[in-house]
Amino acid sequence: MAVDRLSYLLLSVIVSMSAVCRGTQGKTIQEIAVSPENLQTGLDFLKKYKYVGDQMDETVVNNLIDPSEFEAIIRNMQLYMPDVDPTGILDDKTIAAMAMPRCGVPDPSGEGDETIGGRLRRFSHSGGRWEERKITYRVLNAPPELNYDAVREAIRRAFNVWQTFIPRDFVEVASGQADIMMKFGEYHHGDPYPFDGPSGTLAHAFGPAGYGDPIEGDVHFDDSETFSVRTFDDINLFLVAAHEIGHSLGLGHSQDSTALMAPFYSGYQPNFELPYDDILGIQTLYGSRPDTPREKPVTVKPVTQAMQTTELPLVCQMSFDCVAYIRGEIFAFKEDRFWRVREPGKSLTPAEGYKTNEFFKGLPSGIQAAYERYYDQRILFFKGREYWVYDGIEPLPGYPKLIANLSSDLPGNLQAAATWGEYNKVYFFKRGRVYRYDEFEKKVDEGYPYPIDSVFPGVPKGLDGAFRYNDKMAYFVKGKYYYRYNDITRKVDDGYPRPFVADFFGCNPNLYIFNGVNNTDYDYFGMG
Ligand SMILES: [Ca+2]
Ligand SMILES: [Ca+2]
Ligand SMILES: [Zn+2]
Ligand SMILES: [Zn+2]
Repeated sequence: MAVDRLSYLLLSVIVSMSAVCRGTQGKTIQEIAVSPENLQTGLDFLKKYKYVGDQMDETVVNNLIDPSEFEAIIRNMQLYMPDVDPTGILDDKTIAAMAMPRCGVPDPSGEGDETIGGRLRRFSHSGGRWEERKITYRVLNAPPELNYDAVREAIRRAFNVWQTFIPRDFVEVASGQADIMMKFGEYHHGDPYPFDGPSGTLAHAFGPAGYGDPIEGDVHFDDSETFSVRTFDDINLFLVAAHEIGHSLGLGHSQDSTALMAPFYSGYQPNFELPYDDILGIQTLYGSRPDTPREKPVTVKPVTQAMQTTELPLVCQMSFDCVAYIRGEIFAFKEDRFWRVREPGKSLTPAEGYKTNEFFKGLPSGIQAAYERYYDQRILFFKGREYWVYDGIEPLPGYPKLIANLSSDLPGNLQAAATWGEYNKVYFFKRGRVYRYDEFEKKVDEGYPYPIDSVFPGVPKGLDGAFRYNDKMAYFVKGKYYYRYNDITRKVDDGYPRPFVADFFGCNPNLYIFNGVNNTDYDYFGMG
């Protein structure tokens, strides 16, 4: 159902976009398709893996008003293919890649243009996750080429790949209904997605969509394939199972061709280790497993000596260098790391954070301010006298530039930046002052800087972060606290400031206050 809706949406986008893009210069369908044979093969593949709806045939394609939309779909598909450049052309190399054995789950995740356009990340989520700590699985049968216990052993190892990194325990059951039912079948095998015979699709799986359908989580292997264990021959069952279990847990396909969740089969690896992209993907969904070391152990300096002995997650004790609202998530930066929160109280970032420059290549430590520019969704980062611009995680060339290039009236060492989203003004904060910058005029507005309190009554000086959230309220972060400011009443709401990490990262506020905050801190913020 969801997949059909996705296909429909994709087709609608093609049709409606083409109407407004009339007359743009670009390649013709003939140039994109290279040959009628390539177009036929390409369309079959695009339909099979749900890049386009089933209605999309040669006639529809040949009548597209703007062929560049078709080109964009091909380019997106090529991003999932190993060693294929995203040319947007159905060249022979792309056609050859389509014949590689792969997973049957469609590639576009439906997560929105966050993954399809300016890729913020390469892993993706299909929606939903398992809430219970214990997740059961059952292996219903074995293919003729392997004995049942060899299959069970390979599948156990495949579950362990994920169990190492997340706070979930996978338990095999021998009878009855399990959360994850696993079976081998060929062609029509009891669901609406028949397998395709030898080669092509190797397996598929159903994500934890949360509708209570028993098929959720289930894994099916194409019995037309020849599976193997611990050998380079045939199709390695362990690797295919580990990939499919990723889907069972809620991961979609990754555009990182080295990831386990890349859609194409990559061959037997004797000493398999879960790649970093997959670790990020699964821990974003489930958090990390506290009792097991991570593959890449990381250490963060404690914020103060006094807090070193507490047992609170480090993130619960932190203040940040910069807090910003980017692509629908709150990003909090501290030294060389950052944490993400999509929904207050539900941080999906591991306690130790992500390394900033592993996501945003080339970005230095100690970012002081950041915001998402409303008209092109580019992300601007500020530090010292310089700023950097990113399209998703991709740095734009030519940066850093001097902040003075934006306007000679803007100072360096900015403390916070925020944009009010619907129009072209950015507020920059430094100590007791606020500068309002006009993105179109490229200058600081007349009369600015003003004292913060005259523009945002009740908001303190010396901010660390500022952002406008999706509730249309402005949030100002200072040290361990934040202030919620109401644009309409023009005042800080009653009950603020509140502890930022406790509210946004879901740490227990009682523990937090007991361990981290004393009356002196409150005095400092004027709370008496
Ligand atoms: Ca097959
Ligand atoms: Ca199930
Ligand atoms: Zn897959
Ligand atoms: Zn199936």
